[in-house]
Amino acid sequence: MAELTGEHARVAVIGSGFGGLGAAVRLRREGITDFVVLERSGSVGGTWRDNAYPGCACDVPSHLYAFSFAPNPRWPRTFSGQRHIRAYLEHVTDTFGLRPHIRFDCEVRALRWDPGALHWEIDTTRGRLTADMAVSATGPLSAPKVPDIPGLETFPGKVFHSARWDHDYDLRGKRVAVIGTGASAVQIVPSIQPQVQRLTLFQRTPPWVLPRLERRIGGVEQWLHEKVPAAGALRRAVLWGVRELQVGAFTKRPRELGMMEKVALWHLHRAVKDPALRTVLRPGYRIGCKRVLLSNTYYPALARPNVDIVASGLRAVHGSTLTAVDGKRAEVDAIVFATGFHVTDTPIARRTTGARGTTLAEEWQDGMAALRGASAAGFPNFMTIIGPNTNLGNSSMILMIESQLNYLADYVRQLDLHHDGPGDGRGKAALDARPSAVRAYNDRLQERLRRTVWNTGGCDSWYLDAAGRNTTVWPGTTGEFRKATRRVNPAEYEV
Ligand code: N01
Repeated sequence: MAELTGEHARVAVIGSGFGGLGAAVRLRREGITDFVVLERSGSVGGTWRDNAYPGCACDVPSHLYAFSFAPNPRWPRTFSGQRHIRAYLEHVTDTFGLRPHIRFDCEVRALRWDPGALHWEIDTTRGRLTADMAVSATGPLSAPKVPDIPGLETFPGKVFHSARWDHDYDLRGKRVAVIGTGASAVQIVPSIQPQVQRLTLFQRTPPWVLPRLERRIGGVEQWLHEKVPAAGALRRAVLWGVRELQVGAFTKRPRELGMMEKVALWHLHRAVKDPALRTVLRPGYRIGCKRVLLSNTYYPALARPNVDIVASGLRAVHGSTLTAVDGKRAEVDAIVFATGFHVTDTPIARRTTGARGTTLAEEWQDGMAALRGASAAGFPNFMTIIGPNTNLGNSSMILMIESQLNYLADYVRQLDLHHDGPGDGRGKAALDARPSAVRAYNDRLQERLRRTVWNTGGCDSWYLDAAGRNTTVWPGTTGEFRKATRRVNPAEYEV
């Protein structure tokens, strides 16, 4: 594989998941052809490439979980499995001719703004390059988080994280511990329960689980989607509208949350007949505070005789014995950590050094903050896709990504990157978010978040950082975000 030897690109995009591929397509549409996509792995797909655990699927409807500019009329089910979403992203890569731009097996080790040259110096595992603009599209769910459990190094069996599933390891007949009960665990547990000899689930906090209204899309419906593009667009619009309405429940309508809780408890009662087990599985916080999970198979799997639930976190490991916080013990052959990701402490933030000589991680010591989810002050010509406060509790992240692509398009127009580049007299050489604009934007968001279920629902979640600040969730509708990111407002930037 050829090394990068000081080449210069107009734009360097980091990552080739939904965000990075979307950015690449958008740059091309803006007339920029001189861009590279730096991908740490050997294939595209981001989190949908890495998360290949048994049962991995999306809980956002298929037709809403695709780019509006690349609809897929052939989704086989109302909710798509990981394999189909990954194949879709491969298809997007080829359809839009992105492959020649992608540098595979090229992990970014450091990214530094050169204030003299007005460009980014990028050090990768395949060599160095420079770029007028850098777009960080590494995503919030890309660095697996494994808790620091005392004695884990003494465990003689197999250990892996849900996002690094070892498909060569045969779980059949094994005693397996699953740590965590988030969206990943809820899909893993019912998928492996029939194979394993014994499954011990370490549940620190029970999740709220709603029925998953999933079915195959076939027959006339499939035909209609293939032959009448408007049918797909209509379905998308309806799905989007329903989700926009749901935002009200999470942000200000406790009555609707109460109704959702009733449905979830009915779902639990229907599947679990043992009252003691039901008590263990009943959440003690408001629905929506953590991500609401959709599953018809999770509760039935937990009611099976080969499953034990330990109702507390994993505290220590000693050889093959796992000890929970409440003192319960389990002997196991394998441990699956379904313990989530480094969301508010991403590796790329530690590797990115801005105009002041400090890293993004240092600047974000008091909490992540970026103008319109994209621009941090002191990091010129730099944009994060799915940056601070752009995550959703209930809808499709692709809608948010596409809004950020509009913002990116206007950003590169302002820089005039498709012409001879910064300094040619027409575009701006560098755009840096004004600290006052970032502060004002963030203060408004935090004020809105104060009253939402994510902040007041009585739970701890990955939406909150270590200090309890909500620096991940967007508190409005996706339509509102679309409006907020339509244009780069020059008054919010220093040139
Ligand atoms: O991770 P999580 P995830 N002992 O951070 C527990 C997306 N996603 O990979 O709740 C015991 O949600 C922790 O416990 P607690 C989606 O956005 C989507 O499951 O902190 N447990 C929690 O239960 C999702 O939100 C889909 O008390 C320990 C779990 O680990 C995001 O990815 C599918 C522990 C971590 O849950 C992340 O989901 C999958 C310990 N010592 C993922 N330490 C779909 O679309 C941590 N935990 C369906």
